[in-house]
Amino acid sequence: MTPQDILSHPSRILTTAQRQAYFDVGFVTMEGVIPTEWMDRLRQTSNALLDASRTITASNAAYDIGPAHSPEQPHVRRLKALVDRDPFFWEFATESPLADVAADLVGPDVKFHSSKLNYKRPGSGEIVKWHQDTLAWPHTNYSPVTLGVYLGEVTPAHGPLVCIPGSHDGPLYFHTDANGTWTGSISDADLEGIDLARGTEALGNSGTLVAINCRTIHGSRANSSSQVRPMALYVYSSADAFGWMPPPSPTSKTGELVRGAPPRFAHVDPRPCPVPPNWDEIGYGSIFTAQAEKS
Ligand SMILES: O=C(O)CCC(=O)C(=O)O
Repeated sequence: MTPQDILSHPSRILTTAQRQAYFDVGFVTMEGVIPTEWMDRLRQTSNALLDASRTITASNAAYDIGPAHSPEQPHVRRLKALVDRDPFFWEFATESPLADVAADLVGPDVKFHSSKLNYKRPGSGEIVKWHQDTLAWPHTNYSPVTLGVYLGEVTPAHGPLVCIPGSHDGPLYFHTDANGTWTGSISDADLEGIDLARGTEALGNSGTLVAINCRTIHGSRANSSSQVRPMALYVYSSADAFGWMPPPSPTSKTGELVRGAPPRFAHVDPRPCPVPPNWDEIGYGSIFTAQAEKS
């Protein structure tokens, strides 16, 4: 569907200006979309899982842990495949306003793709280098949208998401080194040609929602505040978008229709996309392990 087709469907949650901003610049930041009760449950469930991480000593299917992780000081970088960690996370994906926000941005027929929760501890130096999500999990079209929900206040010091306006309409860049090995990020040489100074920080209170198109260049710097910066990330697409390589972090719900009707046609966007590694063959840790290994 074109933005015009999508906008011809009545809005469920977002204002026309918010939907239009997403199509114009490739992302939009919104406050007040997720009711407090949902946010309270999201934080409680996240905290319970952080607590449960105290007994683990190595990253596994659920947790990507940092080098300083200990029972006393859990250092979880990412909770993986969120919807398989606790039934609440799937309820949040389907029953909260999130899937309706997705419908406002991809059209009425919506499919769930994946979910995770990045923590970004202060003092950990964790950065997320500049990247475009579609490079890791390409689809037949570019409808996939990542909806990030901040679980606490995010100021410039917390290492907010930063998005490059208009980059969703620009080129896709290889996320590999000179040998063709996956790095999970845009090369320094390519970054020289991108006006990173135009990056827009997604800031806001707990519950702030940021929608990022899968082509949009984004990243985040280290957290220099004194608080953890937890952010849940849920990916949805139009139902007529199909992943053409194995997903890096599949969940038991990947591919489930969450709004509307199943597609009768696949929609194929002719703009080419670099081919990612076959994650089924080489495995995928997280963006942190991929980007760290190759820096
Ligand atoms: O956690 C962040 O700041 C960025 C998250 C992100 O872009 C990703 O995990 O792909």
